[in-house]
Amino acid sequence: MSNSTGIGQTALVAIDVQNDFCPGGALAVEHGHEVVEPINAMMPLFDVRVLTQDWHPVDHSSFASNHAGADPFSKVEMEYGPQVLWPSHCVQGTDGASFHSGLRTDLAGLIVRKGYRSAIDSYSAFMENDKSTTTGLAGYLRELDVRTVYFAGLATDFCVAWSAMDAVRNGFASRVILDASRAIDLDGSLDAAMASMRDTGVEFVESSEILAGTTE
Ligand code: VGL
Ligand code: ZN
Repeated sequence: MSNSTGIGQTALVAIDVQNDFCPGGALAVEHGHEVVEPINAMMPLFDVRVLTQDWHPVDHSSFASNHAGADPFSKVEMEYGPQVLWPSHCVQGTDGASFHSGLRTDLAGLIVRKGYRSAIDSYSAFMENDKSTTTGLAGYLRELDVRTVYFAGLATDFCVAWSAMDAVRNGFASRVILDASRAIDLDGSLDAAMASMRDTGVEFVESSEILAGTTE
């Protein structure tokens, strides 16, 4: 797929399509597994395909279990700012951290692992939550002359949103494929994330537009 100028390449970044974010998983997103089919269908249409994988050590600081007395989904102040404490999820090497078995991982040129430093969470595929540790993804996309980056996956209001906004900050045109993403929606987090994305300049599309070739 080329972009509207015919210049440069277009990438699909499928965010965290992992067992722990699907029904039955440790941090299950409602209907999370439904993103697999549209992502598989769209992947061949993109020049560049990237998967991300949330990949936490068992002592990760985003886990409520690593904060005495803290409940999952409560908030704490980290050195780098506010952080939601999650149920333990996507622990390195576990089945929960594996990609959904239906996902076409064979089509991906790059898998970006994130959140593997105990002290820092990483929602974004580009930048960890301390806002200074990068993952290298921007450099990879730039070197392949990518100008437009599409995002889909889990979860719309956390890792998809933070990734899409960081794409804008890195100078890419950034689009979220809404029907190929599902949200956690914690205390209004989906509405908040949609507003932040819109304010940042992220565009919203549907997979049908991509499959029909009506988005460029
Ligand atoms: C995610 C919470 C914690 C996500 C990852 O993929 O959206 N959310 N870790
Ligand atoms: Zn995580």
